[in-house]
Parts: sequence; C-alpha cells; structure tokens
Amino acid sequence: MSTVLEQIKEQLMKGKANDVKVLVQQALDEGIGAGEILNKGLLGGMGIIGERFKKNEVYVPEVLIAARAMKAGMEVLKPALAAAKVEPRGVVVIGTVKGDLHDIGKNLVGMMIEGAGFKVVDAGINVEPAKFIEAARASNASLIGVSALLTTTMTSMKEVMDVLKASDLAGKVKLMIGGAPVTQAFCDEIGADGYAPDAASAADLAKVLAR
Ligand code: B1M
Repeated sequence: MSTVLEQIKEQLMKGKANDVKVLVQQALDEGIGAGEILNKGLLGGMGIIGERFKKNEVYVPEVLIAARAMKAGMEVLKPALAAAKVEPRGVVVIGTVKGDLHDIGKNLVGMMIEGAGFKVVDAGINVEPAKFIEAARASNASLIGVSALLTTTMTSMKEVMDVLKASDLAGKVKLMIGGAPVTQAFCDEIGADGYAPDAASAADLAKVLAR
C-alpha cells in the first residue's frame, strides 16, 4: 500500500484531523483514486478503531476524535468521490426512540456506521415511530437503527417495529436496535432484525443487514 494511505490510517487513528486533511489532499495530488483513499485510508483506519473499541483497547473519546478526523478527511475527499461516482454502501436512518433524549451513544453509532461507508440520516432524539419510517422512505434507506437508554422508552422500539411491519417498507427496510438496557432477548421478543451491543458492532451489523 502507498505510504500516504498508511499515513492517513495512522493519523486518523490518532485523531489528527488537520494532518488527515493534508494527507488526503496529498494522496489526491499523487493521483491515487478517491475510492482507494476512502477504503484503504479513511475506512481502513475507522475499521481498526472499531475493532479496538470492541476489545476495550480504546474508549469513547478516542472513537470520537477518530470520527472527527474522518469527517475532516471526507470534506477534502467528497468532491473527488462525487466526480469518481463512488456511491455510499447504502443509507441508514438512525435516531433515539420516542420519550428518550440520550444521544451520545446514538451519535457514536452514527459515526461508526458512517465510518463503515454508509450515508447516515440522523432523525434525532425523541423520534416518533412513524417518523423513522418517513425518514427511511424519504432517504431510500435500507436500514433503520433505533437507540434507547431508558427501560421505560425501550418499549417504544416495538412500536417502531409494528409501524414498519404495517407499512409499505415491510420486508424492504430492516430494523436494528441497541442501547444500554437493550438485549438480544428483547430484540427477539419484538421481532427486530438485529441487536448490537456497541457502536463498532452496530457498524458490522449494518454491513450485514443493509445489503
Ligand atoms: Co440519563 N440515564 N437520564 N441522562 N444517563 C442513564 C441512561 C441511567 C442509566 C443513569 C442511572 O440512573 N444510572 C438512567 C436510566 C435508568 C434506566 O432506565 N435503566 C438515566 C435516567 C434515569 C435519566 C433521566 C430519567 C433522569 C431524570 O431526569 N430523572 C433523564 C431522562 C431524560 C429523557 O431521556 N427523557 C436522563 C437525562 C440524562 C441527561 C440529559 C442528563 C444526559 C444525556 C445527555 C445526552 O445524551 N446528550 C444523561 C446521561 C449522560 C446519562 C448517562 C450518565 C450516560 C449515557 C451515555 O451517554 N453513555 C447514563 C448512565 C450511564 O450509562 N453510566 C444515564 C455513553 C454512551 C456512549 O453509551 O448510550 O450506552 P450508550 O451507547 C453505547 C451502547 O449502548 C450502544 O453503542 C454505544 C457505544 O458503544 N448503543 C447502540 C447505543 N445505541 C445504540 C443503537 C444501536 C446499536 C448500539 O443500533 C441502532
């Protein structure tokens, strides 16, 4: 692999946003393809951070600064990606369930999913079930990711599942759930398509569900 791509990966993992920007521009100037810079440089670095996060080798702050560095690199890369017609892997709508205002975990999940190459549409916090479905329809998403941090609000995830099942998107759009009180058993109980215990696993699961 070209040295500059290795450097992008390394500086992204250290969260050096400005260095990543400069290196992405350097890679473009060297004539490296936008897709290669994205996949081997930026997404490569985020993938390693995700694995380390799962193993508790790095924590939330490191993931946040790596994601910020990725965003900085993407700013430089986006026009070249558009010109090269490199499409995102798919669209994922994320949000925190109705009645719940917690968004730190949801944002982290969004960043990791973006880091896996998806376009993320953030529906926000305190999201009514029907709003998730509307957002998925409007953005042509293939996956909805719902976060809940309260035992009292996680029950609203079933409402999202029910509204999705009753909609024209049933069978086309999948539902992934997560958040501190959520479990695989709860996921099975409400018939959601998947549960992820952390942000890195959510990105891995999105790759499987949003095909
Ligand atoms: Co709240 N709060 N809070 N709170 N708060 C908790 C969740 C609580 C456990 C604290 C406690 O009592 N020990 C408790 C919930 C108890 C329960 O129901 N089991 C609680 C409570 C009770 C409340 C209020 C009701 C308090 C009150 O007003 N009496 C109130 C509710 C407001 C509301 O939502 N309607 C409330 C308010 C708040 C603040 C506004 C002050 C603030 C939120 C700020 C914000 O988010 N912008 C807050 C905070 C910060 C917390 C704690 C301290 C931290 C949560 C957090 O951000 N963790 C929390 C206690 C704790 O966890 N130690 C607590 C870090 C984050 C990275 O982790 O969100 O778990 P987490 O996300 C993880 C995974 O869960 C997973 O990936 C993430 C990263 O790996 N994940 C997903 C999350 N979403 C996912 C989605 C996926 C997949 C994975 O797929 C779609």
